[in-house]
Parts: sequence; structure tokens; C-alpha cells
Amino acid sequence: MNRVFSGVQPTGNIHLGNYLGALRQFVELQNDNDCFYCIVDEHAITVPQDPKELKKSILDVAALYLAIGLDPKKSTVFVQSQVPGHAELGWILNCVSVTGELYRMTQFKSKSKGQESVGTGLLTYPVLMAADILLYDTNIVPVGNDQKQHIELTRDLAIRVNHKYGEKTFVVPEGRFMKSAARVMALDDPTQKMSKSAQNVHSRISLLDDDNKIKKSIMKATTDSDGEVRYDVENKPGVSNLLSIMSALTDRPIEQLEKDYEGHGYGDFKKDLVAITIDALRPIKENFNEIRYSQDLIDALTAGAERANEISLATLKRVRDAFGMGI
Ligand code: AQP
Repeated sequence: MNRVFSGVQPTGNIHLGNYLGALRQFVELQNDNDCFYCIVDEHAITVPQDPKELKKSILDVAALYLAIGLDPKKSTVFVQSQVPGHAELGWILNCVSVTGELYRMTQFKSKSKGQESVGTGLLTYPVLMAADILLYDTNIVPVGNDQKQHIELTRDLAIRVNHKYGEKTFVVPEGRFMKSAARVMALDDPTQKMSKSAQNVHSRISLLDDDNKIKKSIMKATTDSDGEVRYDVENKPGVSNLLSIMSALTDRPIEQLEKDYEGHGYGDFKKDLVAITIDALRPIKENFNEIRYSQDLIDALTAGAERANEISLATLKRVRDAFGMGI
């Protein structure tokens, strides 16, 4: 059975980008794989967070994990900071990585752009992500396209360590990317990816948005002036983004949708997308409301951390021994 690992930052409510690009795969994978799904709060603090908001977000994301269909009996669901091995392996890998490769990460470049001073954690974040993955002898990492470069770094670090300290030190993982909607763009600016922390709330649809908010955000979404519902990322990035969202939510190919909307304006297309999105998110919101304040959620996270600790300690022992650390 393959081991699967992925995580989400508790930096706000999960949005359609996170869901369509990554989380839908989590659910599919749990039936045939040994899956570890983490709420990566140590990553969240690479930029300042309000402590009360962070605590709330951790449980919100955990409840959303279960609300979209993750079953704690099949998947190990846990919070990163409850497993100290992430930080320890992160440190060890910091000593293996070089600063040049970290400065090259596009996410670091975009998050540090225009900042007078940048936290060290923002630079070393991809190394911690590598530790998260390697700690569980992961084979498959289901993530959105924006994480491709970080997965490559993880593989490079694993191969580097194996080369120097023994080929069996780490399992070298593979990324798994969705074919459709692997990169959902912001509704207000389709040249940027949809993001939890963007200022404009209408740039994204969060899974917990109410129906009015969904309607407003989609009806306001940036399109173009030619009025044709056609997929052309270069010349019609806004419409193309909405088409990929509709295609991912309905499992209908984009070419089919283009045919369906031939001769219709953007108004009809957007109205249908509003209805489709509201229908898709309704059961998730209902599940969330049932789970969020339940003891079952805490029990699932406690059991998840226990199992994650057990597996991570075995990896750490192997790595410490390979490096000649400890007594
Ligand atoms: N726009 C996106 N389209 C497709 N996939 C996406 N992911 C994120 N944005 C998109 C994927 O969602 C998973 C969880 O992401 P994350 O929470 O770890 O961090 P992120 O990539 O930094 O996401 P955000 O929403 O943009 O958060 P902030 O604003 O806090 O930085 C990952 O698998 C990611 O690929």
C-alpha cells in the first residue's frame, strides 16, 4: 500500500482552489492508500498570525477535512505541531539544504516581494515541507500545481541525503497533480492564483461562504468584453478560469461546456456557475456545522497525532542513526 501525505495551512478557510486543486484528491486516495493529512500550523506561523484566529482556523480546517469526506478511520488526520518530529527533521534537512536553492523558490520570491525584512521561516518553509513529507516515508504527495517546485526540492534533498548517508534513508516521493483545476485563479485577477490570504474576499470562494457571497463573488468575477464562453487562457484568462471551475465541479469536459454555452452571454454562464457552486458546497457546509464543535473532531485529531508520532519516531531513529547523531 502506498503512503500518501499532504497538508493545508490553517491561514483561513479552505477555498475552491485548495479544494479542486488538492483536497478532492485526498478523499479519492484514502480508499486504497495509507493517507496522512496534516494541518500545517508550523507553516502558518512563517507569517504573523493572530493566536486566537490561528487556533480557530486549525479546528476549522480539521472540520473541513472531515466535512469533505475524509474518514478518520481510513486517513490519519492530525495537527503538525502535535508531532515534534516535523521540527526535528526540518532542522536536520536545514543542515543539508543550501540557501541558494531556497532563494530560488518562486513562492518565497512572491511572499517576500516588497518586504523590508523577511522572516527566516519564510525562506526555510520548503525545507520544513520536505521534512513533513519525508517523515512518513511518503510515496505520493497530492498537491496543487503551485507546489511543484517544493516537491522537486523535497526529492532533491531526499536523493542528496540517500547519496551521502545510505540509499535507504529516505523514500523519494512523487507529486500528484489534478488534471483539471490544478491551479485555480483569483476571481478578481485571473493572473494570480486564488489564495486564502488575498485582501479581496471576492477573489475567492471559501467552502464556508454563504449563498449570497458565492453569488456576489462569481457575478463580479473578471471576464472580458468579447462575450464568448471559450477556453483560451492567454487571451481570456477570467472566462477560462470559470470554465475550469465549472468543469471540475460538474465533471464535464471544457469542450462540452463551450458547446453548451455557444450563443449565450456571460450572464447565463455565471448564473449557472453560481447554482452549481452553491449545490456543491451545501453538503460540505452541513457536514461542517455538525462536526466543528463535536468531541469526535478532537478525538480524531488526538488519535491521528498518536499514530503520526509513532510512525515519525521510527523514521527519525533511522535518520539520526544514518547521520551518526545521538548515543
Ligand atoms: N489556487 C489554487 N489552485 C489549486 N490548488 C491550490 N492550492 C492552493 N492554492 C491553490 C493547493 O492547496 C493545498 C493547500 O494549500 P496551502 O494552504 O498549504 O497553502 P497555499 O498553497 O499557500 O494556499 P493559499 O490558499 O494561497 O494560502 P495562503 O494565502 O495562506 O498562502 C496545496 O496543495 C496547494 O497546492
